Amino acid sequence: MTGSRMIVLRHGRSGAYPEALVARQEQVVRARARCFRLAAVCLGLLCVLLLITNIVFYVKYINLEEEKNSMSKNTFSLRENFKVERKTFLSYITNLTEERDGLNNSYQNLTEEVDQLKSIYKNMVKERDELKSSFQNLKCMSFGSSNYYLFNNKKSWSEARQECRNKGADLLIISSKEEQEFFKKQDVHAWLGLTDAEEEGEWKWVNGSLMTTTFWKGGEPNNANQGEDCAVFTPSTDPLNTWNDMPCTESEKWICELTAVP
Ligand code: 2F8
Ligand code: CA
Repeated sequence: MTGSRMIVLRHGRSGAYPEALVARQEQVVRARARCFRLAAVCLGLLCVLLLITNIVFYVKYINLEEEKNSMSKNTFSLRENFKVERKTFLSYITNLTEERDGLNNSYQNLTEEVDQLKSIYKNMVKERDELKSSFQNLKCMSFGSSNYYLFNNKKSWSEARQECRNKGADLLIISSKEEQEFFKKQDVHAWLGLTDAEEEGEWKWVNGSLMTTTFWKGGEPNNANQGEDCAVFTPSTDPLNTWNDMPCTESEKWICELTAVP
């Protein structure tokens, strides 16, 4: 039931204070209208607030979207940069590996070279010492057109011969009675350049000539123990009987002969 209808009913039933009642009812109506207006204003304000909130969120959304796009772009660019840098780094590693392998090879070669040089140095020191010792003990003699070198250290027949050949000479060949007597006077015990190693009993000088004049000791050559193929000059009382056959592997002093070129 609305307010104006209530006013009519009350007025008809009692008939008392109608103006006051009307006034009161108008007052109520105005109060209600104010309430409605207030509610409408509040609603409007709420709508405005909602709109503002929506706008703020929308702006924020746009900003975030832009930020996201920018970050995506950055990520892509970073990824590309990373790919390029990775490629550069891998190539750098490859170069370094090759360089390291090259250095390893060089080091290995140098080590081998150093070892070779060390071994050469060692041999040269040994050779020098041997030469020193040889020359310290060397006795030089001269007879006829030959020069002779008596070495006072001892070697096998082959080694002794090699020593002579290294110096452009060869082991001593006695080809005359005078030469034999000359060496008897030197009182030496040394290898001669005489051997029957090729064929037992066939004595040959180192120049390939067959032995013709001989100065063997009594009972020599006897090829004792079937192993004496090299001749040695020995000290003896008899100047024309001083040779003996000995095992070639024995160590003896030796005489080198250097014949003057005519
Ligand atoms: O060392 C081998 C040598 O031995 C003896 O001389 C010390 C032999 N002499 C005799 O048998 C007379 C050598 O013929 C032998 O070569
Ligand atoms: Ca003998």
